[in-house]
Amino acid sequence: MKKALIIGAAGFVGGYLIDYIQKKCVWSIIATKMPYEDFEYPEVKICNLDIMDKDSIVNLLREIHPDYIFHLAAQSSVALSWKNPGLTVDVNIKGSLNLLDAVRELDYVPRVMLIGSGEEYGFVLRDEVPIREENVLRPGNIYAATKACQNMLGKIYFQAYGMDIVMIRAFNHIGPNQAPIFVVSDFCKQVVEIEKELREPVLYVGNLSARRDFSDVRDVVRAYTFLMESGVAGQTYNVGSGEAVSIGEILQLILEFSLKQINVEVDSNRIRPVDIPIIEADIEKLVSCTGWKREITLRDTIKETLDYWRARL
Ligand code: A2R
Repeated sequence: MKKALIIGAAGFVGGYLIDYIQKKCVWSIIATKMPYEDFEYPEVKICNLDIMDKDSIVNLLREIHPDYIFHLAAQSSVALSWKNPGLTVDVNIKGSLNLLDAVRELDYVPRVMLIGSGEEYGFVLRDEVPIREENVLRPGNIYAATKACQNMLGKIYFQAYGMDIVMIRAFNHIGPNQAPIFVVSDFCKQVVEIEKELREPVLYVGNLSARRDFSDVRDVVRAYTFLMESGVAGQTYNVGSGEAVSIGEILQLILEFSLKQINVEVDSNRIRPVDIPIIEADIEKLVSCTGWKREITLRDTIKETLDYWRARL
């Protein structure tokens, strides 16, 4: 039986990845969380791990001997990367380097999956959409720059040391349980606060014209497991829906499901210092390698995210 190690499992994606593996893969799972995080999962061994401490990564890998390593641990918010660039660089670059270096010291070759981001492409030209993996990277924010760097390090460790590394560029993923610093979760939470009369009936938004490629997180983790099994070492794969929609269109969908009349106002604090007009994935490489297809519509994800906040607030 293959042994999968999920690093950074206490975040948004980790639980969904565990769920999918438990249902569909015959792999045992060990997951890591930060020492201060509360995270438990039936039939999963959970260990504390801070990727800033390379020795603890080495010790954990020697103890566990995983076949597959999903590297999810990150400072994953673009907004926070503007506010705390140092932390974002430390965790996303130095932390990933610590992991790669720890794996290099092993006496066997596990497969490592580095999760990057569609944000790495940055300032995409009109004729470059949908974006293919070999497109020039022009990161437009600090988070994106750190993920582009992680991808380059992965490629270098593959070439220089023959390590088995598959790299992902994940486009926006959404769903129930996502922190409200991300746009869809933020809008859904605000709508439910208004429904429950916890605030005035005004929904605050940032730039509504930016177009992004949104997928349900459950479709995304399915793609990760497919690529873990059949992705080619040293290669990067886009994971997304292949279809960009504007934040304004997302907002309209959310408002359609709302139970109250809501006014929309632009909040200048929500406008990012640099916002890229369109990011849309070309997913041909993912599809031809794995046969992956989107299964959950944007509508369904939004409905479920609203229901999540209705149950939670
Ligand atoms: O920042 P926290 O306290 O929420 O903890 C996050 C954790 N993390 C770390 N783990 C180990 N060592 C560190 N030094 C460290 N710093 C942060 O990684 C959190 O529990 C987890 C990442 O989860 P999220 O931020 O919720 O990311 P998500 O949405 O699960 O995305 C997974 C991956 C990330 O690499 C994203 O950049 C990419 O997919 O899109």
